[in-house]
Amino acid sequence: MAKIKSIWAREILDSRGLPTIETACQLDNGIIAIASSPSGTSTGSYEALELRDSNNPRYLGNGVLKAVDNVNKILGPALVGMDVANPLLIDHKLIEIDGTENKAKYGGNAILSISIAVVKAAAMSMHYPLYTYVNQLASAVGLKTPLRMPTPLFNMINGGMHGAGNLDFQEFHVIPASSKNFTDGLQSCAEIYLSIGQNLARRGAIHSVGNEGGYAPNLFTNADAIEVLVESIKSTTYQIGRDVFLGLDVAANSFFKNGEYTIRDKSSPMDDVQMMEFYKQLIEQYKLAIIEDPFEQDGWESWKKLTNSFSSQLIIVGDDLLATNPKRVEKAITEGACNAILIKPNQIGTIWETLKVIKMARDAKWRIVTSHRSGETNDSFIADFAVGVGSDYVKFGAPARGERVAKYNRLLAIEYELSYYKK
Ligand code: 2PG
Ligand code: MG
Repeated sequence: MAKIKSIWAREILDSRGLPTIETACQLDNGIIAIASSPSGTSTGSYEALELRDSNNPRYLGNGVLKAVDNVNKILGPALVGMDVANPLLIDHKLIEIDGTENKAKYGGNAILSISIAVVKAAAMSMHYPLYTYVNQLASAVGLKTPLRMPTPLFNMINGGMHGAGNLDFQEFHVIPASSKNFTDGLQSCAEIYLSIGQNLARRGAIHSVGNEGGYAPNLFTNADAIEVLVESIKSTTYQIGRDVFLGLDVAANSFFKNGEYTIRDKSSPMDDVQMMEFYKQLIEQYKLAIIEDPFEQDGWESWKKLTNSFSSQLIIVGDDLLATNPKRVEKAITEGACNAILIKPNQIGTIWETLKVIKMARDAKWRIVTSHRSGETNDSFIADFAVGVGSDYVKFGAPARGERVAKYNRLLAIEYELSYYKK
C-alpha cells in the first residue's frame, strides 16, 4: 500500500481552552490525515502519561510543545518509509521506541495522535469508510464483530470535577432504550435535555454547563439531581423504564479521601459498607441501568460485592478502575469486579492496544462503552471507532456543544450511510 512520507504535529486548543496535540500523517500517494488527542479532567492514576510542559509558564504549565517536538523530531521521522498497510505494526514500533510501561518518555498524547492519524490515512488510502477499516483492524486482533450502532449515554448533568455546581457525582445519564435506532434515541434525549434546562430554570437552580455540555446546577443533594432527571422526563412524552433509562458516572475517586467517601447527601463521610447501602437505595428507587466508577480505583472488594449482588440487573462500568489497561482488565475479569468497560484510547495510548483490551473484555462477555474525554476537539474519530469495534454503548457527553455533537452527528451520518450502503 502507501508509505508514510512525513508526519508533523502542532499545538491546538481543546474544548476546555487547554492545549492538545494535533498530528498530520502524509502518505506518498498524496493523502494527508489529521487527528488530535483528547484529554481527561478526572484522570485515573493508571492511565498512560499525558505529557505537558509543566515547567513552562505558557498556558499555566499546560502546553504540549514537548509532545509536539517528540512527534516532529523523533517519533515521526522514525516512521517515515513505513507501509501503512498494517497500522498495528506502526503502533508496535511506537511502543518500542517509547519503551516505557505508560508512554512516559514521549507522551501518550503524542503517540495516540500519530496512531489515530495513521489509521485514518490507511482507511483513506483503501477508500474505505473509517468505521469499516477499524472493523478490519479489530478482526486482525481476533475481535470479530459486526458493525454496530451503539446506544448513547447522554451526560445531562455535570458535577464533580466537570461542573462548577456543587454536585459530587460527576455524570447523570439519560439512556434511550436500546431498541430505538440511534437517530430516534438522539431525538428523544435532545428533547429531554431541553426539558431539564426548563426544569432547572423553573426551580431557580443556578446553573451553567459543565465540561461535557451537561447542566451544572447547585442542588441540595446528588439524589436531587436524579430527581431533576425524573421530573424533566415526566414533562416529555417519554417514560422511564420504557423509552429511557437512567445511569451515573459517580467518579468516586474524586471524593474518596482517607478511606471514606464524602458526599452532600449524608452529613458525615461514609465507609464502603455505607456507600454500598446508599447505592442499593438509588438502584432500587430509580431503577438505575448503568453505574460507572461507584468506588475508588483500588477498592476491589467493594467492586466485587456490588457486581456479585447486581450483575444481573445493572451494568457496572470500570473506568478509573481499569484505565483501558490490559493488566487491570485481567485482574478485574479474574476477580469479577465489574461487567463492563469504559474504553478510552488515550488511557492506553495506541489503537492497537485499545483493540486488544476490547477483545479481552468481549471474551469475558463484558459490555463495551466507548468514550470521549472531558477535553475534546471536533475530531470525530471515536464515533467511527465505536461502530467499528461493535460497541454496545457510547459516552460522548450531552447532546449539546460543538465538540460533543461532532461525534453524535457523525453517528447520525453513519447510521444513514449504513442504511443505503451497497457492498
Ligand atoms: C469519565 C470521563 C469522560 P474525564 O470520567 O468517564 O466522561 O471524564 O475525561 O475527565 O476522565
Ligand atoms: Mg468515568
